[in-house]
Amino acid sequence: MKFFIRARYRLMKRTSLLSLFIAMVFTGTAMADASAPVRNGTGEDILLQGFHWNSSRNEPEKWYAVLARMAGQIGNDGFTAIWMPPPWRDTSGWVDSDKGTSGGGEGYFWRSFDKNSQYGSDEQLKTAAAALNNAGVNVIYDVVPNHMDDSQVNNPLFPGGRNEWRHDCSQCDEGDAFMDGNADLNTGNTEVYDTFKNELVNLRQQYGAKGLRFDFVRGYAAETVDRWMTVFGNQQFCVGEMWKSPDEYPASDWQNQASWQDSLKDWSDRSHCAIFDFALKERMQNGSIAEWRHGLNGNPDPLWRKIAVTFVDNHDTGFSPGRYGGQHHWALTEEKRNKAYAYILSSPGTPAVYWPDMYDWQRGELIRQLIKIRKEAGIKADSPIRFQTQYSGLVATTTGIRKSLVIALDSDLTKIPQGLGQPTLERDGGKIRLWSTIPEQPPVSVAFTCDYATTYPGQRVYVVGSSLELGAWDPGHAVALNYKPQENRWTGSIDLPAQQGIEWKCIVRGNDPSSAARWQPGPNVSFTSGAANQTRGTF
Ligand code: 7SA
Ligand code: CA
Repeated sequence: MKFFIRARYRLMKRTSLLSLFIAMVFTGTAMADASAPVRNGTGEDILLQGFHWNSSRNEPEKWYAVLARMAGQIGNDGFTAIWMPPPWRDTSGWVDSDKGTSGGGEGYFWRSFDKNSQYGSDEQLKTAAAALNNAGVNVIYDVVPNHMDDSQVNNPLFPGGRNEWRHDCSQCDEGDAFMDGNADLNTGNTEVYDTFKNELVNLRQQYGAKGLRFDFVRGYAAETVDRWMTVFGNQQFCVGEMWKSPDEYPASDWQNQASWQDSLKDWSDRSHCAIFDFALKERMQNGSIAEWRHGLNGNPDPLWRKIAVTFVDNHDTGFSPGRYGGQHHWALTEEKRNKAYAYILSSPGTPAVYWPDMYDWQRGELIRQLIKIRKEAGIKADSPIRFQTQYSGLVATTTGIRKSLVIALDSDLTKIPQGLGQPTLERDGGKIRLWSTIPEQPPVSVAFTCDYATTYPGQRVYVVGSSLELGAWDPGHAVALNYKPQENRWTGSIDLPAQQGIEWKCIVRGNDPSSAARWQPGPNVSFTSGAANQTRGTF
C-alpha cells in the first residue's frame, strides 16, 4: 500500500512539480535547488525547548533572567541549541470561549518587532542570548511570519496606512489561514518579505541568533522560508512547525492521500530546513510502541531521517506548569514519557527536549544520562537504524560514529546476545533497557537455506542463532523462512551487520512462538556475515 501511495505521490508530485515549474517560470521565482543541503545544524545537535506555555507569566523572575541564570547548566546538561520563545512584543489578550481559557502575551500574536516583551526586556534578552551562546548553546528564535496582532488601526511595520493584513486582501496568502485568517500577512508581497528578511538578519546580528524555528509553516510558502534562510545564513539551523494531518488537506490534494512523513519531507525539500517530526508524534499518540518506528526519524532513507526534529511534547501539545496546566492539545501520557525520551535520545533525527520534562518534572536525571550515552556513541541525525520486529514492544539498533545503541522498550527480549551483556541504562522495571556497544558494520543481506526439513500442517522452518537479529538462540524470536516447493527447501534473506561471527541452526515449530521447537541435529552452522552472503543448514 505505502509503495503504491509513494509511487502515486511521486507521479502526483511530478505533475504538481511540472505545474509548479511552469508557475515559477511565469512568476520568475528561483527554482528550489533540491540538492541544496538541509539546514539541520551540525547533524549532532541536541535541542532544548527553552520555554513552556506559561513562561511569559513566570513570577517573580522574568523568563529571560531564568535563561541567563541557567545558561551554564543547560550547556553542562549537554544541549547544543535552545529554542527560544518568539522575541517580538505581544500585548494581546484573548479568551478561548470553547476551552474556557484565556491567554495572550506568549509572543504568537505579536504587534511589533520590539524585544521588550512578557518574557523580559530587550536588555535581558541580549544578556540571556550571550550567556547561552557562550555556554555553547546556540540560540534559535521562534519566528511567526504568518500573522500578527491585527487589532491595531495602522500596522507599525508599514508606514503610510497600508497594512497588508489578509482582511484587506483575500487573495494574498501563500498558504493556510490561522484561525479565520483575518490576522494573516501577505508574505508573498515583496515589502512584507523584505520587512521580515531585515528583522531576521537583525536577530542574527544584534541578538545572537544561530537559527530559527518557523511557526505555522502551513501558513506561507516553503520557498519563502528558503529565501529568508539564504539571506539569514545557509550554515545556520532552521526547523519548521507543520502540524497538519493528511485529512486536513483538500481531497484533491495529493497530500490528502499521502502519509504524515510525505508532507513533512515535501516541505523540507522546498525550504531546506529541518522539520518537527509530527509523524512520530502521531504514532506516539495513536499507535502501539512498536509503531514508533514509523516516525520520520525511522525512515529507511537517511535523507528522510536527517531532517527529523523529534520531540515528545511542546508548549502546544503538552502540559505546562502554571495556569490551566498550559494548552495540552495532544499530550503524551505519563506512562509513556520516559520511554519516549529514551527513544528520541537514542535514535536518529535531532532530539528536542521540552523544558518542563528537564527542569520541572523530575525527568532531568534520566534525560541527562540519555544525552551522555547519545553523545558518547556519536549518534547523528542521519545515523542508520534497524528495527528487530520479531520482538514485542520496540527493539532497535542505531549506529553512531563511535558506538551502536540497542534499545528495548516494553519488550519480551529476554535472551540477550553474548556481545550485549548488562544494559548500560535500565529504568522503570526493565521497561526501558539501553545498551551502548561496539559500533556495528552496515548491514548485509544473507541468504539462509534449510534442507530436508519435515514439517506438519501449521509448522514452519525458522532460523535461530547467536545474534539479536536471529533471536539470540530463543526459538520464540526466530526468523521464519519461506518454503520453495519447486526446490523442496526453505529459504529467506535476513539483514545482518557485516563482519559478525554468526552461529545458527534450523528449527521447526508452530506459528505460536512458545510452541516446542525441533532443532537441526549436530553442531551449529557458523559463518562471518559479509565474508559469506549465503549459508545452509540441514536436518
Ligand atoms: O487536537 C489536537 C490533535 O488531535 C489529534 O487527534 C490534532 C491532530 O491533527 C489529531 O490527529 O491536531 C489539530 O489541532 C492542532 C491544535 O489546534 C492544530 C493541528 O493543525 C490540528 O491537526 O495545530 C494548529 O494549532 C497550533 C496551536 C499551531 C499549529 O501550527 C496549527 O497547525 N501551533 C503554532 C501556531 C500558533 C499561532 O502562532 C501558536 O498558537 C502555537 O503556539 C504555535 O506552536 O484578531 C484576529 C483574530 C482572528 O483572526 C482569529 O480568528 C480569532 O480566533 C483573533 C482570534 N485569534 C485568537 C485565537 O482564537 C486564540 O486561540 C488568537 C489571537 O489567540 C489565540 O491563539 C493562540 C493559540 O491558541 C496558541 O496555541 C495563538 C496566538 O496567541 O498562540 C498559540
Ligand atoms: Ca497564511
